[in-house]
Amino acid sequence: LKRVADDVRLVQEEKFPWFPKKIADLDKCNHLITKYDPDLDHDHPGFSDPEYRKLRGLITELAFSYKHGDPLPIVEYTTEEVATWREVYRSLTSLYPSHACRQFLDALGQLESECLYGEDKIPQLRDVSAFLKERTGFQLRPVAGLLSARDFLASLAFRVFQCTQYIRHPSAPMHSPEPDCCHELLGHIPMLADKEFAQFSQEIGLASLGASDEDIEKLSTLYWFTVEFGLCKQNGTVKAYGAGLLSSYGELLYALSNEPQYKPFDPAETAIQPYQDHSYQPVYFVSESFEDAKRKLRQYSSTIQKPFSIKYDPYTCSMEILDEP
Ligand code: NLE
Ligand code: FE2
Repeated sequence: LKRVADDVRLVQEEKFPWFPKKIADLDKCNHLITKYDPDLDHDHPGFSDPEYRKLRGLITELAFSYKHGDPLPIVEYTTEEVATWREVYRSLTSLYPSHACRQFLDALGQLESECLYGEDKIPQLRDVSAFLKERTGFQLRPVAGLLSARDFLASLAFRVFQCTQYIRHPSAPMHSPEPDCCHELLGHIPMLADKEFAQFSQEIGLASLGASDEDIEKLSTLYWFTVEFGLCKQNGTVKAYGAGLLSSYGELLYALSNEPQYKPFDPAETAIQPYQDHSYQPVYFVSESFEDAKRKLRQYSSTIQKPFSIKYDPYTCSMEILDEP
């Protein structure tokens, strides 16, 4: 028989799930999801390519041993890897002027003029992280693969973006179901250089801290249909701002064709839209503007029940917990 006192303590201890309070706590947010792993998944294009798996394994090791504060690892990519990057870079940059949103094009222009981006070399996370830090305070940390939604979202609250460093298999350059450096560098980085978007991303992260599993599921769905697959209106036309679109030639074309269904971005509805991640999305959500998306997200976040509120202190890179029970 359990004693009443124990039960009371248990309830208090489990009022909300653990979350990182300071930026170095992100070292504990490393729960990977083993999905699309070339060592385990027979359908992965790299499964029967031992050379690919070997190179990728080395990069995975770098991420596993990384601790907050370490310099970001430098990867020496092979000629074949650079050739994959070149192919992805060339095909996507031909679509961006007509398909990508203004904020993305501005940042990509800056990255190119600072010689951080170009088709001949795969940018290093270390240089790109410094670029972002100057613009929006976002910084990168290497990750070995897909993280749990809770861990991934938590890092956004600290303006830390978890980046894979390996590259997709050369046999499938136009779409990858899993993140890789093409996805991070071409999809996410330019958007994270935009102030408004950076704030939007951080706010999803803040909303996730200490949230229930059910709310994490909703927030990661929101993240999916905005940060990964979002569309927005600009000068009367629809443009892409989602990273999963901006890093996939195939899906970027598809998303802005007249095939998929569009719905207006409405957090309460978007958060419960079922989705899959192995192929193109059947439905995309269109925001009026980032300003509008942020306002709606804030309104939605305020409906998430939590026994405390939280404020990020950028001077100490830590969370201030207010009205804890
Ligand atoms: N489908 C994207 C691409 O091909 O780059 C990656 C999406 C990762 C969530
Ligand atoms: Fe992503």
